[in-house]
Amino acid sequence: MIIHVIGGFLGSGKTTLLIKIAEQYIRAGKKVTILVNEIGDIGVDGKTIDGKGLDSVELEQGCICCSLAGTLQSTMRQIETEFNPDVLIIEPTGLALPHKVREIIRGTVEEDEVSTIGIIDAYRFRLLCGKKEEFMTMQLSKSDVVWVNKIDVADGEMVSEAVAWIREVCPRAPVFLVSGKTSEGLDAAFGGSLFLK
Ligand SMILES: Nc1nc2c(ncn2[C@@H]2O[C@H](COP(=O)(O)OP(=O)(O)OP(=O)(O)O)[C@@H](O)[C@H]2O)c(=O)[nH]1
Ligand SMILES: [Mg+2]
Repeated sequence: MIIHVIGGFLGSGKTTLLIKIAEQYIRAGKKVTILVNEIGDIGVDGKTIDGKGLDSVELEQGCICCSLAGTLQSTMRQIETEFNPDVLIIEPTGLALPHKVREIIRGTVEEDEVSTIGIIDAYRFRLLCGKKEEFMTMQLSKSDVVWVNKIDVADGEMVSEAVAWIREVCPRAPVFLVSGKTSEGLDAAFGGSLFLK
């Protein structure tokens, strides 16, 4: 099973991009399951996801990188027996640390590859980074690859700032510029981030 963990702050575009990634794998003939960790009422639109022929699992009322760590491990095993997907895409909450999720799931199921894809909202980057730089550094610095999202609304300067920052905190990760809304940049990002065997 190929596993991707999609990390990024609240509202950065994780769910939007997760659906695009799932669609890409489905086009390639893969069986996909998505696991979404939502806190509170912000449920995923079940119709959008089921309508696209995916299996989806939602974990609520807790965070899979801390209070729900045990639940995450048992859910992983359940996904493997129940759905047995080629690809599992996990969206932790916007307040989770994706590398912790990766550590928690490691070894729970048979996996070919696990990668964390960090998402940055270029449009709100300056605002967020001004208030939450320390957290964003913790959240994104261990990403395997980073997608700078919302380039349809962010201007060149905003995008450059976000890219310069991530190159500083996460120097080894390839960086792709994308829009989950217009799909600009997604082909390159898929090519550099997904394991389409
Ligand atoms: N303009 C623009 N809006 C986007 C883009 N990607 C996502 N959005 C919008 O940004 C908002 C948040 O997107 P989500 O995909 O829900 O973000 P998220 O990271 O899953 O949010 P949480 O799960 O609440 O943390 C939604 O209104 C999306 O439609 C993009 O590339 N461009
Ligand atoms: Mg979401």
